[in-house]
This record gives sequence, structure tokens and C-alpha cells, in this order.
Amino acid sequence: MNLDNYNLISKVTSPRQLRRLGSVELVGLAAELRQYIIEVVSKIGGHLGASLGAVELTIALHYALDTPRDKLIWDVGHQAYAHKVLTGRAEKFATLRRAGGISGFPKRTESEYDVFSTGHAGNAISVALGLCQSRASLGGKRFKAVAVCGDGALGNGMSFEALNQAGVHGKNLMVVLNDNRMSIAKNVGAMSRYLNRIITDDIYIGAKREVEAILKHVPLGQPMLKLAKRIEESAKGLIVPGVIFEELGFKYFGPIDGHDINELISTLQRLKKYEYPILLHVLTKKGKGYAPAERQPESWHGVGPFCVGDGRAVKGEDDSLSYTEIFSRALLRQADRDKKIVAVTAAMPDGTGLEEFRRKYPRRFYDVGIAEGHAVTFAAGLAAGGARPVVAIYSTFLQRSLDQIIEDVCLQKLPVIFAVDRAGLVGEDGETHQGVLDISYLSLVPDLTVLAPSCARELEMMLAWAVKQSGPVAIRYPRGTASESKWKIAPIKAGRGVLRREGKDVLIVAVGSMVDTSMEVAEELSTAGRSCAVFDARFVKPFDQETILKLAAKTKLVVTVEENSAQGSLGSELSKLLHAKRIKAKFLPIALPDQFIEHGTPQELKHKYGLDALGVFAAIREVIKG
Ligand SMILES: Cc1ncc(C[n+]2csc(CCOP(=O)(O)OP(=O)(O)O)c2C)c(N)n1
Repeated sequence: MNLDNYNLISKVTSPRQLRRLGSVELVGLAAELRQYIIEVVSKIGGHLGASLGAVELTIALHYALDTPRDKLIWDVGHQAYAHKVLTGRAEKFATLRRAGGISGFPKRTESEYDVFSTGHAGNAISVALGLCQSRASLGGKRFKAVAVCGDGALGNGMSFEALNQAGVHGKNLMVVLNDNRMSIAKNVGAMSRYLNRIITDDIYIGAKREVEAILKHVPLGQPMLKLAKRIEESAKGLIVPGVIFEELGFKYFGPIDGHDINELISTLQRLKKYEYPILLHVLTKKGKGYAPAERQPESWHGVGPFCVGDGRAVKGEDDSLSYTEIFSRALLRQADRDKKIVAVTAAMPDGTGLEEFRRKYPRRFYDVGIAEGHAVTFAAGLAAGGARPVVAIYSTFLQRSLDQIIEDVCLQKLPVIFAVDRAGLVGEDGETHQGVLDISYLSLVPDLTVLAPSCARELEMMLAWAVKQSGPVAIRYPRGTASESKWKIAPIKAGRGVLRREGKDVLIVAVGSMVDTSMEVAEELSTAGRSCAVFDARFVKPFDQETILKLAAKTKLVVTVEENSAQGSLGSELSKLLHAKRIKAKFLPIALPDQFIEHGTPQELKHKYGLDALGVFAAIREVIKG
């Protein structure tokens, strides 16, 4: 992309150059950064709202701190677009989230300024604390470690755990609380309410101003300065409702205006000198500077391509329903029939399709905040109390809850339903967000039934089946549009798959999203003179051993195809079974490699890793030929 229109951005190729700008230029730079971020994101999509809200804060942090010697850790990392531009990636920023381009999140391999690769919420304070302690243990040059944490991420259990330790071990740690009152949706929970009270409590704000005004008129020698500080702090202690952070061992400063660069810089310059753990509370506006995003911060948290003029989404032709929408409707139908059904989300009511449920059944709906582990155990409690909880969490974030799934749900055989959205390749969000491990980690849990629908109707039927079970069930379905059912769908039977197409040379056992692809491949193979059966596994665990063995005994090649890592896949389980039963047919497992999968569109990634029809066909041909 041409940077000619971005005079100041072109000048700033590193934070060192940024530090040479005057205050007027810094304000101009903020405006350019906003315009550039909007321009790039409008073309490929991305996390717009949080990044627009953090522009001044990013400038101030790089200006006031000595990065990269001082370490900046961005919680989630979706707000770090300005950071990317200011740290030598202005030109590359135009390749954001594209295959071969730079990542949408901080990434250690991309820049020395990306101290930590992030994507999942709630880890920044732990990381920053670890960095501080590494110096305490090993020695070396002094640096400041700064965790930039949103108010949503602050509610995550890991943030709390880190604060708990940091009050004791947090020398040189600074937490910048970037408070925009929003998670993706409106932030929830008691911590959020507490922060709101700090911001809106007139008594506190008024009193703070008065104390500050008095202090300005006190002649400040060293002893007086100390006394003044003590007065300010104890006044704050008396007036701030709760002083949670101070009680935890932090010095709390703020709240300050997160869009006032000068105030931010002078505050950071002052605070960076202190060695004790500091929490700086900064108030920002999500979507700042782009009217549509300011008006509707939730819908502008993450966006697809859009028209900059009016914010209209640039959509493709396809207006079929997504799996999320199908799930949303199907759940409502079940909830209408069964009053025991309750829904749980971890801060993603819209993304997981639970908005309608919230509207219709507010008393049966829970947004627990960014707290996936808690969400699962909370659901276990709901189930133990007689409710039928449906916990809707993206595959990648459900990774956070593995222990809770094992210990609190499955060990207790509780009827919790996991709606595992975005299972498979999610695309542009890359490594931290791909949902390619859930078959592996869910299949290893005893007593958990794992299903994968191959079309919209199957998802509806699986959900209807799941709510009737007495134990835990997980249903994994992908991002994107749900394919229409092209055949008559047989009822769901426990542990049974269905044969979609007969054939004697090859048997493809396909999981969920890969059934359609496999049908295409079978068609191609038949054109090439080989007949190919396609078996829709439906149940990943327990899978239909009996039927698959019968079919495998009559074919020359058994193939498994699934949008999951090969490690712990259905293929790896089936291979053991075929071996144990001495099945003569050759075996070809097709899945994703045992590696972290980078960003790109789902189509590009499927093509690259041989999971599109072309790739599956080629892999089968290769084996048949030999
Ligand atoms: C463990 C985990 N769960 C869910 C998400 C999805 N997610 C991305 S950003 C976000 C909201 C973060 O809110 P906040 O920390 O306040 O930052 P803001 O977007 O408001 O700047 C959520 C829920 C995630 N990244 N990680």
C-alpha cells in the first residue's frame, strides 16, 4: 500500500524516531494511524474497534518507555495494530492477516517489539510478571514490563491469579488497564461494576480534584512531597470504593483520559520511575475516531471488509445461514420445549449465536465474562442442580477448560452440552485461533460423546439428540455457512454414522465439514473409474466401529478426512482398530499436520494442507496408483 498520504507514519520507522516528534506532531500521527488502520482493515477485515481505541495509548507507551528494552505485553493482542505500524511494520501492515503477510496479533517471530505472541485473553499480567521475575532471578539490565490489559481481560481468572502474585513479586511491573467498558459485548461482572464506580463516582472524582488542587499549592520540598503523596494516597483510600488494587499491593493511578497523548505521556514518564507494582487506569473509547464503530462497538469489534464511507459490509453473494445461526435457532426450539435448558457463554453472546436466547430467556442465560474454565464448572453446577446447560464456546477458547471438562463435568457424568463453534480452520486470525485440536483433546476424555454435523439439518438433529442424553455431549461445527442437506437425513443413533454413498474401491470416513468435500472427491474418483464410498462418521467418539469395520473389510483403501490435527484424530484411532482387526485394506489418514497453523483464508489453508477436494483427490490417487 502506498504510504504517500501518510507523512508522519512514513517518518516513524521505529519508536526511537517517534520519540523525536513534538506534541503537535504526535496528535497528527494519531490521526494518520487511525486513518491507515481503517483503510487496511476495510479491505481484509480485522479487529478494528479495540485498535482504534488504543492509538494514543500505543503512541504514549512507545514514547514514554524505552521499548524494546522495556517490554510491552498486549493482552489478547487485537488492539496492537498501531503498535505494529510504529515498530517498523508500516508497509507490511497492508498485508495484515493475509496469507504470507503479517499476523493480526503480536508474534514473537515478527518483531523484537512483539515480546510475546498473544491471542487468548487474560495472560498479559502473568507474562509481564514472569519477565520481571526472570530479571530478579537471573540479573541483567533493568527494564519495565508493562501489561496492557482490557477491562474484559481483567475479569479473566488468570489476570486475578497474576495480580495476586504480583502484589508480592511485581517489582518493575506496570499494568495499564485499558478500560473501555466493553468486552466484545458490554463488559459484565462485579469487577466491571467496580471499575464503573471508580469512573462515575462523583464524590471520588470531585475529592481527587480537590486534593490535587491543594497539593499544587503546597511548597514541595522532598519531605513535603512525600507527605503530599501520602495525603493523596490516604485520601484516595478513604474515598475510592474498595481500593481493590491497593489492597492487592499495587499502587493505583487514574483514571486518566486515554485519548489525551500529553497526559498519558507525562503520567507514564512519572510512573515508570517507581519500582513497585503499578496499576494505571486509562479510559478509552472503543472504535474511537470512526463513527460507525463508536456507535456500535460490539459489531465493530471484529469485522469483515467494509466500505469506509458508510461502514456498510462488503458481502459476498452467499447469504446462506452459518452453522452459528443454525445452532442459535435450533437451541431456541429446544429451549421452547424444555424449560430446563439454560445457555452459558464466556463473553461471546453474539459470536456464539446466543443473543436471541438472551433476549427471549434472560433468566436462563448467563454471560460469565472471559472465563471459559469457570463457564464449564459453572455449567457443571447448573447441571448438578437439575438444569440442562448448553455451553457455547469457540473450539480454541474451550482449550482453556480441559481440566474442568474432565474433572467437573465428565468425571461426574453430568449432562452438559458443549456447543463447540469455530471447530476447524478459522482462517485469518491464525495460529492462536484455529480450532484444530478439539477432536484430539475432547476424544481423550472418558464418558464424553463427541459429534460433528456435516450439514445444517444434522446439527439441528444432533442438538435435539444431545438434550435427551443423561451424560455430557460435545458438538463441534465449523466457522462459516452450513451446507444445505442434499439427502434425506436419517435419525441420529448413538455411536452410529451413516453411509452417504456406496463404492467398493475406496472408503472415505469423513468427519463433519469434510463430508461434502469427500462427496466431491468420490464423484471425481468415479469419473476416473474408481468407485468410492463415503461414510459420514457423525460420532467422533464413540465412533461407529462396527459399520466401519464391515465396510473396510470390503474395500481396498480406507481414508479418513477431518479438519483437525492428525495427532489424536479419528484417523489415528481408526488406524489402531484396523491394525488390531487385521483389515487388509490400505489406510490413508488425511488431517492437518502436527504444527501450529498460520493465518490465511480457510480456503487457502485447506488448499495448502491438502484438505480441499483437489488435495484429498490427489492424495488418494497417489495411493491407488502405487
Ligand atoms: C480466552 C479467550 N476467550 C475469548 C476471547 C475472545 N475475545 C477477544 S477480545 C475479547 C474481549 C476483550 O475485551 P477487553 O479485554 O476489554 O479488550 P477490548 O476489546 O475492550 O479492548 C474477547 C472475549 C479471547 N481472545 N480469549
